[in-house]
Amino acid sequence: MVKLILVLGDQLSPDIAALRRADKAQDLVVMAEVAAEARYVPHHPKKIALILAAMRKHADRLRAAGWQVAYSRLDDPENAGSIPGELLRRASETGATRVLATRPGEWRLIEALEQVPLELEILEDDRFLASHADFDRWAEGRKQLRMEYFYREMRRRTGLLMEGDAPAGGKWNFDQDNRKPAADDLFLPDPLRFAPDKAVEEVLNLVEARFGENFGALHPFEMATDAEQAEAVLTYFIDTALPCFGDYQDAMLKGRPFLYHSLISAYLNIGLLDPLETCRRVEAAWKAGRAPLNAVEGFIRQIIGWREFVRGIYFREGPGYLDRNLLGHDRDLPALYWGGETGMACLSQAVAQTGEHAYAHHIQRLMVTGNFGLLAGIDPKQLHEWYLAVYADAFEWVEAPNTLGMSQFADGGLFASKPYISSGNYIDRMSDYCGSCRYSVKTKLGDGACPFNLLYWHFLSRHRDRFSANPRMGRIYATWDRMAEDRRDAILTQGDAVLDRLAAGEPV
Ligand code: FAD
Ligand code: DLZ
Ligand code: SF4
Repeated sequence: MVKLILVLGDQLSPDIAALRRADKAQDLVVMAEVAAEARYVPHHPKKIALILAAMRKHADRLRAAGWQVAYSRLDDPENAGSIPGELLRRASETGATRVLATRPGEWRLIEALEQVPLELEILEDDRFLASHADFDRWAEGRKQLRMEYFYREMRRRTGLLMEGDAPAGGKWNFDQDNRKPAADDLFLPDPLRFAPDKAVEEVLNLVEARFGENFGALHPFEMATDAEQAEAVLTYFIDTALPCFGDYQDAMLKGRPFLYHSLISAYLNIGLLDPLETCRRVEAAWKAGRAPLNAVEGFIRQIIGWREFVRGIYFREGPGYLDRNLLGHDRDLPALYWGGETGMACLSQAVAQTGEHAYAHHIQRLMVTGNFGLLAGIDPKQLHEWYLAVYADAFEWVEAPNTLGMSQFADGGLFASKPYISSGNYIDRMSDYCGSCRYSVKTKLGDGACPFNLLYWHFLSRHRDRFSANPRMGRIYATWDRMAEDRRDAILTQGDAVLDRLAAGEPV
């Protein structure tokens, strides 16, 4: 009897688990472009275009490899509009009663699939190095979940950068050598661009018509949309940017959104690149003397460490994770996140680049938009929905722990020992943003004071009960306590005024 083999838009790996268990001669692969997936948050048009174009090309590949594929286009008049609806439609067309799926990356869709009145088997998504059981075994009984220790396990398990039982170069982590601020006369590689072919053009027209009003620019669309192109992006990164990746990982430069980053997260997350293979290629570049160890270790840590670790957290914590709000933050997301006016050059740069490219690098997400959201007390769920919508690489399994856990401390520090907050100083040190800002980063109080400077102390003061006993924050509170009382009062009053302006919808 025919089985339906569900392949979702972020499951475009040729040997995804459900396909490995299917029978080419008899089973039917179901792929569906559906309104429900395009609309559950207002995705950036580039993200929708990437997924639909890559889905169409993947379906062609599967057919060429001998699979029967029932592919529904978004504008197909019979389209049921949701993944469960499309499964039911294909079941009634074929008489199939069984569905084989690979576990989706969002609880929302797992729960929806479980409601479908068909016999459903969900297989583990084994494109990841650590299964849910592996992660739970590692996490069980630990007082604190720290990525660094999980990462060492992954190094041992994969053998990446290992010399016998010891880490290559004698250290697990070379971050001490990383994180230099960028100089603006650096040579920076331009990203690799792909002109849209006919299939991509067709998708762009559809996305323009249906989602042209969403935040973000659809054109120019120059992303990779198949595995060969994604592979070319990785090769280009290794050849041109990897050697400097570690040094400038945290740097930010006006008008240079990509610096030495790899730009592969969206391709990894939808299945156009394989994470372990990617790491092996990067390791090979080090072995061939083409990139230094600090860069290569830093890069591999992001993939076998952070990427696997946050996925473990998402599935371990369950669907309720999205509602965590331990700091009780409840302010609405200000319009500036959607491109509204702001005089803050750092936020304006990060949001504008996000609109243009559906991309911002880690430090822009963490220390600019994330840091501001946290200091200003924005509702973490609204921030979560924003991050999920605006980045091409955003799927809940990776986005939610990064936003709610790492960036917003909404889970109470499940895996971060203290909140990622900073005043304007950090942004000034790591970027060239402050020079062209309406505010002065050196001004802590009074006219033109950088809002990060005011809100930094505002945050610490309003959460004193929670954080003053944190051993990593004691010195900060000691500095606050040494300030004259009238200065402290003035900082809090001016911080309140910034928050009031945000709440009133006035530009900050
Ligand atoms: P590089 O800087 O070149 O890093 C290499 C790879 O490492 C990335 O492609 C990515 O696969 C992996 N990686 C790096 N950091 C992380 C991390 N913290 N968690 C998981 N993987 C990581 N990443 C996503 O893939 N999707 C998201 O939705 C997402 N949301 C985020 C939200 C917030 C608030 C923050 C602070 C970070 C988020 N990240 C997310 C992590 C990180 O910012 C992106 O993976 C990275 O910026 C992607 O750009 P890149 O491919 O050039 O990465
Ligand atoms: C994000 C997305 C979008 C925009 N559209 C589709 C789609 O039309 N069909 C599909 O199968 N998947 C799409 N996706 C990806 C899914 O939302 C993703 O598989 C789930 O969020 C689970 O990670
Ligand atoms: Fe951002 Fe403050 Fe610097 Fe302006 S002065 S760019 S607001 S950190």
